[in-house]
Amino acid sequence: MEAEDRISLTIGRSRLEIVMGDITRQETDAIVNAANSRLTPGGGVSGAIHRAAGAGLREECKKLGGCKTGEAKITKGYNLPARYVIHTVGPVFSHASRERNAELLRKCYESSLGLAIEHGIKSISFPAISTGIYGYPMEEAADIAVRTIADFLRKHDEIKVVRMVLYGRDAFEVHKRAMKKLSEEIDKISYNP
Ligand code: AR6
Repeated sequence: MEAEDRISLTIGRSRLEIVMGDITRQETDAIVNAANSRLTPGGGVSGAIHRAAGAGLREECKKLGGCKTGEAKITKGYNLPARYVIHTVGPVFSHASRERNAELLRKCYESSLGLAIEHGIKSISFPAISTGIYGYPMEEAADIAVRTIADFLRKHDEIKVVRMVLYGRDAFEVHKRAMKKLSEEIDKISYNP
């Protein structure tokens, strides 16, 4: 991957990265799924994760009794390179309840990271939750995502790498801008190959 397609920011003893790519290919301990509340495969990133993981993932998901918006559940990764999948349900965006949406989106990142710590996970990849089928404007979601992850890493150093995996150039550029804004508030930003 070219240097400009990966940016990382050091936060305490951990690293927040943004990369352009496909989350199903990530070799972090866990990947996060932007799921629906029934935890059925669906489309988007969830469909891609279920296809790559195989039928075992769907079977395990059926036994979990669904998941509420903002909460998270964990399964094995089956045929994925990642050992675990953390399923979280993002808010469906609506202009009428902007504050509530933002709060729920923050909760998705926090619940997923909290569950990761409980399971000894040291590295985790996130997609841009809610920014596809659920319609969350990418710029707003990107600011919330990188800030929430950075705030979490300031308080917890158990997780060493949190990677946001952006699907395509446009999503990557939006997150790059969000990272630059964040880095103006935090110590140092580095561009790593
Ligand atoms: N790797 C990384 N990011 C991806 C990938 C991939 N392989 N594929 C898509 N994206 P979405 P949501 C990006 O719609 O908005 C499902 O049907 C995509 O471009 O997957 O939270 C569930 O079952 C977008 O930026 O999730 C739910 O019903 C981001 O991932 C519903 O969609 C999230 O898009 C959840 O909607």
